[in-house]
Amino acid sequence: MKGWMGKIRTLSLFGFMAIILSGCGRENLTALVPKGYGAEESFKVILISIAVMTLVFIVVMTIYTYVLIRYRQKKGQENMIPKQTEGNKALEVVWTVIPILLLIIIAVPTLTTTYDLASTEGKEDAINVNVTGNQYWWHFEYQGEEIQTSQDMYIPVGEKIYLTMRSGDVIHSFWVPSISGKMDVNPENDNVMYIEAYEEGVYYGKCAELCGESHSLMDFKIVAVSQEEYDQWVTDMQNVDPEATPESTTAQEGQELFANSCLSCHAIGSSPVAVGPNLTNFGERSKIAGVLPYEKEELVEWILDPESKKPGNKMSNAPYLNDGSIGEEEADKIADYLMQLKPSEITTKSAE
Ligand code: HEC
Ligand SMILES: [Cu+2]
Repeated sequence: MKGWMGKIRTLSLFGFMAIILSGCGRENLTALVPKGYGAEESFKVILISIAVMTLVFIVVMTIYTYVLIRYRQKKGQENMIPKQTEGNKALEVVWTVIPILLLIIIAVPTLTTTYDLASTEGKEDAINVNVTGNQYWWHFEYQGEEIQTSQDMYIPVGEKIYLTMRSGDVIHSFWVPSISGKMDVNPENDNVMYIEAYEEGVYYGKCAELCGESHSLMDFKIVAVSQEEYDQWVTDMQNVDPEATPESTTAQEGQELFANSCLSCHAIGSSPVAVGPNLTNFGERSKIAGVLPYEKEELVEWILDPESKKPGNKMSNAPYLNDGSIGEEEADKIADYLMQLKPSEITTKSAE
């Protein structure tokens, strides 16, 4: 009975793993279907390693099975001791040289790829983005463009984008499996990596370094668009008037509440306040705080109790959460305000 239960348990564990692993194929969160240069080069290295390992496995298993059958104890020869051999020079040379060759076959492409992906050739003329990792969200500053944004990084397809990465607190790791390799994001030094997306699309990214309670919720996105769309996005972002008056009255009231309770940590527009994510284009996000469904109800819940959604996040100690100034009604108005923050639609400086 016990063994039977054990088998069921093992099977269900495998089933569970299969479900989790199949999740890796969704939402462009996989290193096995590369859609960008860094991911493609890394994938080639993965394939070489797997090929070598498979070869070793097959050869070893074949010899092992052969020896097991050929030299097994036979009936009537229970006490027979076979001839003992020791120190065969030729054999020892063979099984030392073969692993060395195999390691060289893996090491050469791994090293050349690593150096290639760390190259900074053409960095000056490329789009440069400063990336800051924070518990538990990402900030992106477009050098020379006066654009500050968070959570979603917009890039044009087919272009090398150079990322200069640093952490605002602990060590994080920037990883967009289908586009790029992984890069540590440290508090003390800048790490540089370039990314390039081949196709338009939204590519999911994860923090790949355990960084605290909500590490697993530190998601972000790379939004790869055509060059024209990207240029338009840049113009829209640059033309945002952070103080533009929203159309609806509830959103107008929300704007005022936001200014009183939230602007100390959140910026709208290009000012580099960085306690919390920049919300200039919050109305165009597909997730709230990187992970929650983009729905008004979720947003209201987030405003009223961020701790329940992302334990240990730095908004949980916002003063308004303790002074009773923001109730459900107020949060609802703020949500109306935030969800209409769409640089492609709202009043722009140039239109005034
Ligand atoms: C003490 C600083 C602080 C205050 C005050 C604060 N926030 Fe935040 N906020 C943060 C931080 C930090 C995050 C990032 C949380 C995370 O994802 O780990 C955040 C995240 C958010 C997000 C998700 C952003 C995104 O890009 O998806 C929204 C929306 C938000 N806050 C709204 C508000 C509103 C509305 C108020 C005022 C009622 C407010 N915040 C007040 C620090 C603050
Ligand atoms: Cu992290």
